[in-house]
Amino acid sequence: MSDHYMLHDGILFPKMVHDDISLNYATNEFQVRDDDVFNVTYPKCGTVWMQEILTLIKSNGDTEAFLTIPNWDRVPWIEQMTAKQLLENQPSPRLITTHLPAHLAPKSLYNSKAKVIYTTRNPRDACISLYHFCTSISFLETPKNLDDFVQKFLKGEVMFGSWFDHLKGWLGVKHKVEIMFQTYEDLLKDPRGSVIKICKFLEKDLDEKAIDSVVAHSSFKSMKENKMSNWSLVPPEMMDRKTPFMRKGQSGDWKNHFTKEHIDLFDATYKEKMKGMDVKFSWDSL
Ligand code: PPS
Repeated sequence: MSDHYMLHDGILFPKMVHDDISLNYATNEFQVRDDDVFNVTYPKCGTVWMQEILTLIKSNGDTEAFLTIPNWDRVPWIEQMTAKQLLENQPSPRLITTHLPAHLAPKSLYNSKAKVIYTTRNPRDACISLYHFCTSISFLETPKNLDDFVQKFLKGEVMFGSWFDHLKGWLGVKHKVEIMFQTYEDLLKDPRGSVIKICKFLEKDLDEKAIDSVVAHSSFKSMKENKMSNWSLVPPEMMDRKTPFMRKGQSGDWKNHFTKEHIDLFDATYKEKMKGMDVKFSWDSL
């Protein structure tokens, strides 16, 4: 295992931002409030995008927090070492992010009325996005090459484990929590319709002007220009500026990277891992 990671419950976590104390805190100690809203994702599936959408919905489209507070302080990751300090004294309603699998999510979530939005993405695009991210971030293992990385991704030997297990785990708790499933692709195809659906789920009644503001400010272009969401506040020694966090923001970029062998391996693994799953995605039969 690379020096960059630690194993917790059989899953790889980057050591620089997590330790057993922070992970135990998230699972066992964190007290969920009924009006908390959770932004749950497997990495590179639309996490920061949803952080911005939720921030702007919470403020009825007002951009002050969006333009002045970094995303990781506004909608903190509950599993990171900074979570306790950021979340415990925060007034309600809190917006909380997590990449944790369902079985490591806060136990108190399952006895609460908190709402969960689970955003997922074509795993082929998540894999390519994560590959580029790993080449640019110093606290993640630099991939040897794409061949090696695709295999690791499919085996779940990357941070936060397997995309498949993550999705299955959260689908498996859909009767235990108030959860809405969202895809990155639907957000791209119909941002306004998606924002309206999210508002409905959150029981937030925004007027047309507020919805326009949420949609406009959470666009790829607007987020790429906003230093509170584009990760340009990350020190250059930690993040290589050649691959920006807001990289392409598209669906289907995997087609520009995968060889025939990668496509075949991905398809075979996808079929096997998703066998018997009672869920359909636009990317199932690509
Ligand atoms: S992380 O590191 O897990 O928090 O990353 P995450 O935010 O989940 O995913 C980053 C990818 O999401 C893209 N992104 C967007 N795409 C379209 N529109 C908007 N507004 C948007 N915001 C973020 C970002 O560009 C990364 O995808 P790739 O494919 O690398 O461009």
